[in-house]
Amino acid sequence: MKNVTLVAALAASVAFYANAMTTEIDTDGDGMASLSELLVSYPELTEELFREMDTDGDGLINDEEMAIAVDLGMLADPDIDA
Ligand SMILES: [Ca+2]
Ligand SMILES: [Ca+2]
Repeated sequence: MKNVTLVAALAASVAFYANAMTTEIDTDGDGMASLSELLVSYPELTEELFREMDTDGDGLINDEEMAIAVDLGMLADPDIDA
């Protein structure tokens, strides 16, 4: 059943993205991390780095942008206490 495998893989990647955006960061619960929300968890984050993370340039970090930033080491993994 190839379809079952594909669905499972998609579900796994969605879960991965969902994990990158924690409720700890997204304090207003809109599913996006603003610069001010990120600064609470990442006080050393610069506006420049934020703009690099915001690859679609909408001024907010979505799950995918967050996951990529964590993957590239731009942000610490939110699941790991520094
Ligand atoms: Ca938010
Ligand atoms: Ca964005």
